[in-house]
Formats: sequence, C-alpha cells, structure tokens
Amino acid sequence: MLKAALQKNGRLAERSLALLHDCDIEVSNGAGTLKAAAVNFPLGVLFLRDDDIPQYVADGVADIGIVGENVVREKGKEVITVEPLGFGHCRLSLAVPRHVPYSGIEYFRGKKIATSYPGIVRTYLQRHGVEARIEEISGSVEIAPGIGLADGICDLVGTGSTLFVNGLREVEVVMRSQGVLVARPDLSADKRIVLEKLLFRIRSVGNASRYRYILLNAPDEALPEIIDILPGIKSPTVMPLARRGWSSLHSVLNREEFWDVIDRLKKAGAEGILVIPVETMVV
Ligand code: PRT
Ligand code: ZN
Repeated sequence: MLKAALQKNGRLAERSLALLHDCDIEVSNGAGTLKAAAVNFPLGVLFLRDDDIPQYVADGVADIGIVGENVVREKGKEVITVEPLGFGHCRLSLAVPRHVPYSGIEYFRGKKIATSYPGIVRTYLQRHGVEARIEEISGSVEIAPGIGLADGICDLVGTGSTLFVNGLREVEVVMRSQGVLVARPDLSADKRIVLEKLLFRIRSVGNASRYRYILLNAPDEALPEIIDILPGIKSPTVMPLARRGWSSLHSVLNREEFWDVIDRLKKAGAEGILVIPVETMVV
C-alpha cells in the first residue's frame, strides 16, 4: 500500500481529495481523522499540516505527498517533485507599504523583511547581492509593516487583495507556485508500480480537463472546410445523418482555442453544435 500525506485543513485539502475522487479513488476525511484508507485503490492517507508534509515524505513515514512548491522549496527536504497538479496557484512576493518610493530590489538593503519563508527569501536576496534582516513570523505577515515590525514583507499572494487591504504593494515576484505531487526518492519497486498507476490516472484526468468533446451537424458540401477547422486527436469522426446530404461530426477540442473554433465552425455552416466535458482522457 502506498501512503500519501495530504493537507488536513486549508487551501489544498479539498482539492487534494477532489483529485483522488476524480481518479476514482474514494477516501473519506472525517472530522478529526488523521488516517484513512482508500476502499478501491492500494492507498493509505495521512492528514497533516502542510508544513510537515515534506519531512514526513523524506523520512518515509509517507511515500508521497501533495503540497505547495513554496513549502517544498522552503523546507529543502529530500523529496522528488513528481507532477504539477494544476491547483493551488500562487506567488511568493516581496511587498512594501504602498506609498514608499520603490525603485528596485536595492530598496531592501539593510531593511527588515517579515516572512514565513526565511530560506527562500535569504537565497533570493543573496542572488541579488542585497543584505537585509529577515524577521521570521509564522502568520499574519501582512500586518508587520503596519505595526512597525518590518519595512516590507515576503508572503504568498493569490488575488492580491490581502496586500491591498493592508496598504501594501507587490514589488518583486520571488517564485511562482502550485500544488505538486512529491515522492520519497527510495520507493520500493512495488510502491513505484502503485505510484505509476496513480500518476497515469492523474495525467488522464488532467488531460481531460484541457479538452471538450464536440458534436455538430453540417451539410456535406461544408465538410472539407469544417474538417480543416477541427483537428481532433487524429482527425474527426464523420457519420452520415438519416437526412441525405448531411453528416454529423465528432471531435475533441482544446479548451483554450474553444470559442475561436466555434465561431469559425458556425461561419463554415455547422449547426446543432453540442459541447460536452471529457471526464477522462487516456492517451
Ligand atoms: O494549517 P496548515 O499549516 O496546513 O495550512 P497553512 O495555513 O500553512 O496553509 P494554507 O492552507 O493557507 O495554504 C496552503 C498552500 O496553498 C500554500 O502553501 C500555497 O502553496 C497555496 N496557496 C495558494 C496559498 C494561496 N493560494 C494564498 N492566497 N496560500 C496562502 N494564500 C494566502 C495569502 O498569503 C494571503 O494571506 O491567502 C491570503 C489571501 O490571498 P489573496 O492574495 O488572494 O488576498
Ligand atoms: Zn502551513
């Protein structure tokens, strides 16, 4: 059985369980549970604080974990980042009070920076040849300048509204982050097989979310142009309709080019366009 460490409560908790669910792996996270097992996949789950996940994985208490790249880098434990998961996106940024004049990273020379990410900040400043004092605090970093504890902060930013309401301005992006799957480097062969199975499902689910399935009807004379517009995985499926001179086309569309393609299809004579989500795409 492969043991996974997931965040118990917080921003990654729900999405981590949802990812397993999308992979048809059912785990329940009952209130106060620290451990659970999947019913239909050889996976056990430990629910932990996100800060502890790299350590548990590096020590082999868990085999894999789901955690933010920011935490992986800060902790510096010996784990392998296996797969980006496409959720929990944020950036770790330096911010200063909105009204101070800021002309570049030199601003921080000799200043005090409050952060929960002292390791990452130190490395970043060193790389830029700037010496500053780092004040490590574990929460509510954004209030530090306001109460006179620091001249600036380095904290995670999502929408930026927390910085804004605290009178701060983001001035440098130190790193971008998302949730990732990490693994211990020395997995046994048996566990590696289970991990490969899990990864195959995760990638299939990830592929699916990037695509839409499209069905449409078109007069036969419009087919060459429409087939040209619809790339599909290989090429679209074309089936005759009961009504003579008409066909139905089925294909798969990339979500990003979706609206553009629909516009072009309509202009080319497509009718009855139906678009449905793809649940899993095994490629
Ligand atoms: O209890 P535990 O230690 O497990 O959780 P935690 O409180 O340390 O972490 P949690 O749940 O807040 O975040 C877990 C992970 O989610 C982080 O390590 C990041 O990888 C990721 N993540 C994504 C974020 C955000 N987005 C985010 N916006 N983590 C924190 N924030 C904070 C941000 O710092 C700000 O204070 O959320 C606040 C709102 O952000 P704005 O910019 O949208 O206002
Ligand atoms: Zn934490």
